[in-house]
Amino acid sequence: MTRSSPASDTRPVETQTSYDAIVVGAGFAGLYALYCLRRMGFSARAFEAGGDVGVTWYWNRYPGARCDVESLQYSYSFSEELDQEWRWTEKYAPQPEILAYANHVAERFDLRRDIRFDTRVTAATFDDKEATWTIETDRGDRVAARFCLMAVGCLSAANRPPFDGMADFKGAIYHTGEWPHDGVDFTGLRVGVIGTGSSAIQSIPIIAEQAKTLTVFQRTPNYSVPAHNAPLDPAYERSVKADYPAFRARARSRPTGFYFPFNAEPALKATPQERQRQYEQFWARGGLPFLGAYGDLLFDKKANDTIADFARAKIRSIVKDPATAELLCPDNVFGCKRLCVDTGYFDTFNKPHVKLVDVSKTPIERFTADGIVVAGTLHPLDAVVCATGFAAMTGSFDKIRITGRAGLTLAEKWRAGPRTYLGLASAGFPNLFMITGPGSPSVLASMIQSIEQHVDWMVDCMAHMRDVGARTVEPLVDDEDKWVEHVNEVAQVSLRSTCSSWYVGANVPGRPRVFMPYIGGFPVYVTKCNEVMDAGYQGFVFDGARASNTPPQIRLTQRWHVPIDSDVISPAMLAARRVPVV
Ligand code: N01
Repeated sequence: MTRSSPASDTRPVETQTSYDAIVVGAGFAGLYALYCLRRMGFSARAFEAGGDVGVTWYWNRYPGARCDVESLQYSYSFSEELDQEWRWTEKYAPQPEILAYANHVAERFDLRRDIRFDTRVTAATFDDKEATWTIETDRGDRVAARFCLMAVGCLSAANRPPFDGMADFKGAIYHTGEWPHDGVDFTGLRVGVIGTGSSAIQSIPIIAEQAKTLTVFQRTPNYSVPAHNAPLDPAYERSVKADYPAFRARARSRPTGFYFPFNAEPALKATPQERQRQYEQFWARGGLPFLGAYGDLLFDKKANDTIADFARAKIRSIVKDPATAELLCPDNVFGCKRLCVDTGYFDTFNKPHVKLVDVSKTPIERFTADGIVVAGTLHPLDAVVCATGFAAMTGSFDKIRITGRAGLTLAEKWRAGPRTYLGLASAGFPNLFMITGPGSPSVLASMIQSIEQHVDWMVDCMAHMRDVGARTVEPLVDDEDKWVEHVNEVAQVSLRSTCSSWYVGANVPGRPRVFMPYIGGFPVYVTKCNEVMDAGYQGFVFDGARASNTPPQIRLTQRWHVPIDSDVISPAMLAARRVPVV
């Protein structure tokens, strides 16, 4: 694979160096971590496997890749100047523009000088006696640090199912999450796409425009809502920028950390005619906010049936061939798997050169030199796109040998599912912080907001440790156990826990089935983090701290003290743990 590596690293390996903190990864999480560490006077080095900054947006260059959170919200909020100066061109930003934004941030805040590119961290080992981490890389670096900040991403470890005969295939095989940097020209080719998740649903309409034929191998159909993407409305941009901090604060008070019109009323209270009108209105607005049509859609199966019926009717109205339309209609809970957002996805199946192959009952048998075999039939292909997703949430941790106290590895500790306190840290792994780790809202909230809140919290914690002379911090096992229990309990209340999605690790054979992100609502979670900090880091234990009654200073975290939006999250919802997270 060709990498564009403008920042390619030619420096010699480091073997004798020590830092206050090592940051693993230079995506939005790693960049912001570096910025805050520096701002608070900590020395830091980041290691990044890719050739430049951006991670998700560096690797996922497949045709049609874009973010389905509004560009004015899918961006950092820490700098008013940055907010004002950056201009997004579309309602939903395309991958090249998001990558350009990451590059702009790296340059504007002079972050690159502390990042080593093309360097993968292979091991992180805690030394009990010295209370330091030793970080090793695939280039031979071996550095020490008091803290290790894992900015490894939630959807960064590609899932590549090992189909029989793949090595025999004469054509090229691509993964959407590791797309060639020079792009791919499918003109005149017979192309196969495996998978029908977000990446496939974004790329299929564009690949179909180029390819001679397109064959889509579908294991599970997905619900998808039209994006209605458009150039960014200058009047809307002006209105947001007129008071960006207030707009950000409003977003933070919402269940997903981003703002959109939300109707908290239950679906079943409305008449069928009212519901139809409401769904049509939200469909016309499009995107993930479609799930905001009613407040109980992810808690009440009967309510969910009404939106699922509506979405299936839409598919049947678009796709002309009835058999194909039926195959494309999901029969599971609407929004149980991550909702997809598309531009012309279902309509693509009306094109004569596009074919849908059901692999739900008869899986892909094997690849041959000439294509893919399903149920004894060869589908001749020149190129295959694996849009087969990621080992979500824990996959990137699994790639690094992380060894904590007494030789315990994180992989061993997490064998039956990840265990963290607030998704920030794990007992037995002192001074190791996770940015958007399992057990935090992460993928169920606007990612960049989640990242900023986590980094602000952990860097404040590090500064507090400096204030009181503490050597290490880690969660108490009891508090971690209670948090894990709470994360599971909240998940059980949501219909989201009822299907085989990557949220529960079900997309990769052999992974434990546990609902990994925290689904209790972003502002609910943030309030808990604030309370923990205000109470002197309740649930964490500090080693070596001077006895002190000084309450922790709230520095970076101040901006996260925002009230919960009671119009959307009522006290009754909170008590019943039914916070509507779309
Ligand atoms: O991956 P996925 P993705 N044989 O796991 C199928 C974010 N994202 O890369 O459903 C046949 O959703 C699998 O089938 P099944 C977003 O959070 C965001 O598309 O497991 N098929 C599924 O259809 C998203 O949810 C954006 O039965 C196999 C597909 O491959 C997440 O990333 C854009 C198979 C994988 O779908 C992941 O999305 C893109 C096999 N052996 C992604 N193995 C935006 O913001 C897997 N599949 C717009």
